Amino acid sequence: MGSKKIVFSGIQPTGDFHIGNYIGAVKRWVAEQDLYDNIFCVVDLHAITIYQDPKILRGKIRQAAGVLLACGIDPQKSLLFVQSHVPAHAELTWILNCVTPMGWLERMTQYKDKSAKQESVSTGLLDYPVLMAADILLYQTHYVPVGEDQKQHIELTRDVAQRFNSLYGETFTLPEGTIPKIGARIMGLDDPSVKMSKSIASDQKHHAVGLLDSPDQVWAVLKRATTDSGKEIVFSDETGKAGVNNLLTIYQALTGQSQTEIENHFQGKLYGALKREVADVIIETLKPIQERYNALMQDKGALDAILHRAAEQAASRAAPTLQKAKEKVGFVV
Ligand code: ATP
Ligand code: LTN
Repeated sequence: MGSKKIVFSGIQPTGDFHIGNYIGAVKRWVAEQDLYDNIFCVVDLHAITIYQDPKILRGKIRQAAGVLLACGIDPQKSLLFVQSHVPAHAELTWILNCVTPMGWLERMTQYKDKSAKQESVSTGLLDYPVLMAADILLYQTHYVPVGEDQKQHIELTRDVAQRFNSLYGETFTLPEGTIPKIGARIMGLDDPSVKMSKSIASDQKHHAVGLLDSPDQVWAVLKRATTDSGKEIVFSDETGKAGVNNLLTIYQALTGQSQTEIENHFQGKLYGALKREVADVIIETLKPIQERYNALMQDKGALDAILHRAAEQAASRAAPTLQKAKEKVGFVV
């Protein structure tokens, strides 16, 4: 473990994980598990920056952890824990808040998008990226595998770390975000002009495919996926072809085939066939994940034990950095 680079990433238990989360983030967490010293977190403190029904949230936190294990996160190789179980995350956030100018946070595009949709915006929503910086910096993280939408937050994390280091002396490693080459931004199946997202999926039935969706549900969404009035099945960055491009990108990310192979395969076929084949590839991918998930959820006690053991280890790994940050700012420790 000692010489491996440290990876940290997180996912919010705000709804049902979708294939965008899988392709943009989780699939790589699993695939690269042997290469790094991995720490993965179900970020429940982030989730409540927008109101969540407490009765539902508790279930979603366990579901999130269960799905990550079912996707292949191996507790022998990676720490998987719940953010609120490790108080150091909230403690370091406070210290970092005090070196983060408000203007940096007001400029974040995710804040602007999400706050525009809220009647009343919490301080937590504005502060969201500082909590994310604390998550990452507590573990002296080298790499942060995320989808493209998180790039700006990782840049902010580096800025906050740099500012702290220059005010108080070297304390935090500057992390790098790693974005996948294929599928960094999977778009909504109903509307390929917006990013596929859990929050939209909870309101719009045909927006996303969830990792726990049945084959019939997958097909019901794919069947209605937005395409265009043409008939060419090709990768394209033209706005008018965004729907077809998105379907091909999902196919490419899940099959690992090249763009040329895929375009040759679909040459002369109709959009109906494209949708059917993308649905089939998704169904095949989800089948083993769902089988493992159903087995894991039979024993919630065992799942909670994995999470609590990992939280203890995470807490002891976070402690030296938190201690150092407290010393640096002048606290009596
Ligand atoms: P919410 O709608 O609640 O903000 P979300 O669907 O955006 O949720 P997050 O929990 O914020 O999901 O993201 C978890 C991980 O999945 C992050 O690394 C994020 O970059 C990635 N991700 C989210 N949506 C997509 C997408 N459409 N395409 C690729 N990666 C994505
Ligand atoms: N903001 C992230 C979730 C997240 C995260 C992190 C990702 C919280 N803390 C630390 C990477 C590293 C999102 O996906 N919306």
